[in-house]
Order: sequence, then C-alpha cells, then structure tokens
Amino acid sequence: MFEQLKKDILQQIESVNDLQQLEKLRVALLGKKGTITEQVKSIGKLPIQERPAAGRVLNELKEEIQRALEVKREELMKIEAEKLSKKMWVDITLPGIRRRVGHRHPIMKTLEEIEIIFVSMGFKVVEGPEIEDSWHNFDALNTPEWHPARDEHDSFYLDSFLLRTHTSPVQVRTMLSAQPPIAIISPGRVYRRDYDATHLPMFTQVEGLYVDENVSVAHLKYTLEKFAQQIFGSERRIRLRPSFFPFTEPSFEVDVSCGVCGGKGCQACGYSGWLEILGAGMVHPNVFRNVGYDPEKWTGFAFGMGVERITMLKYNIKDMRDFIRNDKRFLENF
Ligand code: 2U9
Repeated sequence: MFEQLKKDILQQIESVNDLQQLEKLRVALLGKKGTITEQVKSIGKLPIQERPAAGRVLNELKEEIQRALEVKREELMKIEAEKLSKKMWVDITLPGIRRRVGHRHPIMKTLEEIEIIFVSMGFKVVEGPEIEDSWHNFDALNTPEWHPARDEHDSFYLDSFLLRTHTSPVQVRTMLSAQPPIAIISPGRVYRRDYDATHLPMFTQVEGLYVDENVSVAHLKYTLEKFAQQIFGSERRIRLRPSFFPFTEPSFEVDVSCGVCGGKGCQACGYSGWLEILGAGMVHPNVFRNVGYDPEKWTGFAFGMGVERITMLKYNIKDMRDFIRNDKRFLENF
C-alpha cells in the first residue's frame, strides 16, 4: 500500500535542486490540498476496519516525507551558503582605501603662524565687527572727510555704515575701553573695492598696536625684525622706508631682505634685494586725542600687514586670486 507513491515522492524530493522548488514541493505534498493531506482525508471513506492500518501507514509515510524534505533542505542550504561565500570572498591582504582628510586654508595657516609669533611676544589677540561706522573706521584714525581713502569708490558702503577697510577700528575700540599699557594684534577680514593679481575685494589683515610710555621707533623695528625672522627665516633682515599714513607719524614701509639672493638682488626681488611685507609707524597724536589718551604721556607704534601678501611671499605665489578660486590642485599644496 502506497509503496509506489512513496518511491515517487522520495525521488521527486531527491531531484529538487533549489530551496524555492523544495518549498513548492512541500506545499504540494503536505499543504492543505497536498497529495498526502488528501490521502489522509480519504481514510474516512474506507471501511471502518481498514482505517487504523491505513492511518498508521500514511502517518509513517508523512513522517518519512518530512524527514526527506528536511535532509534535502539542509543539503541545499549548505550549497547556497557555499555559493554565497564564494561570491562575497574578500582579499584581506589588499591595501585599504585611504580616507582623504581636509586641511586648513593656506591663509588661515599663515594667520595662525602670525598670531603665535606675536602672542609669544606678549600681544593679545582682539577681534571686532566687520561692519563699522565711519567714525571708528576713519575719523578716529585721523582720516578726515576729504581724504581719498574715504571715497565711495574705494569702500563698500551700506547706508551710513561700511565694511571695514582695515582692522584699525578694533584698536580704536580697545583704546576706548582700556588704559595703557596695551599690546594687541587684530586679525580679520577687511574689504576694499579692488580686484587684480595683487588685490582682493575681501582680504585678511593683521594689525598690531603697542602703547606705553617712551615707545620709540627702535621698539618698532626690533619687534618687526623678530617677527620677519620667525615667519621667513632667522637670516632675514628688515629695513624701514619713509611713507605716509594718516594714523601714524612718522610712517614706514617695511621691507624684508630677499630669501632667494640674500639681499644681493635677483629676479625674485626685482634686483633690489628687498621685498615689501608691511606698513608701520608711530601712532599719530591726533589718534590718541580721539580716544581720550594724553599724547604728551603716551607713545606707541602700530603696524599692518596683508596675510595674503605674506603667504604669497612665503610660498612664491604669483596671483592672489588663487586663494579664492577653491581649486583643490592649488590648495592641496599647503
Ligand atoms: C591705530 C593706530 C594706528 C595700523 C597701520 C599700516 C601702517 C599699513 C597696510 C598694510 C598692508 C594695510 O593690508 S594693507 O593693505 N597697513 O601699512 N597699518 S600702520 O596703524 C594703526 C592702527 C590702529 C589705533
């Protein structure tokens, strides 16, 4: 009884070769309308004395089918797992993927170097607003209404305010709120209507101010020479040339000796042996008066430099606009 059926079924199970097919077969045999289920149901139609024997045989058959299905399932799972592990094979000896890490902008790198040098000399770093009024940006700095620097064509105006053209108003604000001695530097962004290979409409300045009794040009020159030697190299020298700024008297342009020729003159320095790095001077008595300091008692020196210009000299960069092009081929060099 059922011997042929059992043989057929076990052969069917044996010939299955994937899990989906196996599940289909399981449903076809043991599901609600499966072959075996139907057989079990039909026991009720047999004469009563035959039913127990038929039930036993069918139950055994069912159990044997279930065992065969389980054996097949395990066999197929093993094959699937092997296939998958072959597909997902990883060569752990391959080199890893390098994680690319960003870095600071060259201007910010130079700015940090400048700050560290002056802080090590005892200067404090002070910041202030980029939007200023013309009193803090011009009047307090002895730059009257008629001065060409105040021309609308040179500054960005917003109604009665303007984008600061230098960080000097930060020093003005500091002097208004504190008494000497004062030794500060003020780094930050400044704005001028200028755009070419050596000028940007937004650039970065560091200005410095030292106010005390009996401050002389010698203090100024010593401080700036030590600065130049730390930022460009200990063999460098500086020189002062006479200049003019409304807020300093006397005023100077400060040059550093050329690092390429050592001061002899070469193509890099235009055959002069010197490169201009910053402006400086002794604080004008009118500036002291404007902030309520007695110019008979207090003396001071001030200086200002463009961080872009210093960075160009340090790395021999020819076009200032490279700093704001955001071209990684340029920026990755620093
Ligand atoms: C106060 C008094 C005096 C700041 C100074 C310069 C000279 C100077 C330029 C350098 C290149 C501007 O960025 S640049 O274009 N600056 O030459 N700046 S003295 O003098 C001050 C500042 C504040 C109260």
